[in-house]
Amino acid sequence: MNYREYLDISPEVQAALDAKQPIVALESTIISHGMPYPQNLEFAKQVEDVVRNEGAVPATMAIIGGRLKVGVGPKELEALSDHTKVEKVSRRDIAAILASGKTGATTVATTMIISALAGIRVFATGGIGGVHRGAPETFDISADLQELAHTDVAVVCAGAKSLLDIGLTLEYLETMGVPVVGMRTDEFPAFYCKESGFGVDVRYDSEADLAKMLKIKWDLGIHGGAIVGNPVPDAYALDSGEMNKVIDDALKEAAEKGIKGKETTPFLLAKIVELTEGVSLKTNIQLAFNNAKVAAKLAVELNKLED
Ligand code: PSU
Ligand code: MN
Repeated sequence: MNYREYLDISPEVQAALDAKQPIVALESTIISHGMPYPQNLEFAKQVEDVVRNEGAVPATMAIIGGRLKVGVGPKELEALSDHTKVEKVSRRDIAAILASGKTGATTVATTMIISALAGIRVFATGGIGGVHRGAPETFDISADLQELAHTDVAVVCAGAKSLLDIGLTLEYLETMGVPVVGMRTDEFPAFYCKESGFGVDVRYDSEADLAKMLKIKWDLGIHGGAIVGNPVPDAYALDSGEMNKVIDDALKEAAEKGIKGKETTPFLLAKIVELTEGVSLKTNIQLAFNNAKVAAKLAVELNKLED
């Protein structure tokens, strides 16, 4: 059986593919397990409009009833917004979820895989998974990083949260040959905060220049993705001293409760929302909109180069 037999492409996305229009992939774990209801549902709808307003077509990826969905409708978004009914699906889980006919939200890794199957090269999210603090003991390294090493999709994100070990995450990406780009910044952003204390490999001040680099990489058959670190807009950036305190408290509670494996990231995100009384959620939503905007511009520029 051909892999296409497992894919359901929405009419909007199929029309865009046929007309060779720019498309931006969006993930669903950020909806199901990254934000609370009902803000997650509102976000999921609005982020698609951000992409459309920049002249690209959004393709929210998910697994519904054992089918890979490239682009989902309002009813499916509604289903994805209830985390109790939705599995978190990373690379290792995909085949089992399809075989069982279940519904799942796609992580960065899984969204990249589906994007590549559908021929989509640009993807916007909030933050990526990475090397967790304490990874030298726990071995907790997100499958997102391996995926970036192999799958040809550029991931526009606001960097990595400092609940991860940002330094080790960047070392891992270097080992795996993944370019780390700064979008209008020399510093790799730290999700809620603009500064991480770590630099990027290369800075671009326009999406057109970034598109040129990506085209060369992929033309040469240098497989794998790229991280595009796009800092949170000033108006929503949080203070890194304060956020680090919050994150330390969240990490302590996770350790006390024995939270492990795939539960770790959702637990920490929810805890941070609670500890900041929702301020972190507002920032999370706005930085993700900002990433969708840059991703759409990048998709438009890449599209021009392919003509
Ligand atoms: N970071 C966020 N929000 C998210 C995630 C990361 O700010 O929702 C999700 C993404 O889907 C990412 C996943 O791929 O968490 C990483 O999970 P893990 O650390 O278990 O690999
Ligand atoms: Mn993990």
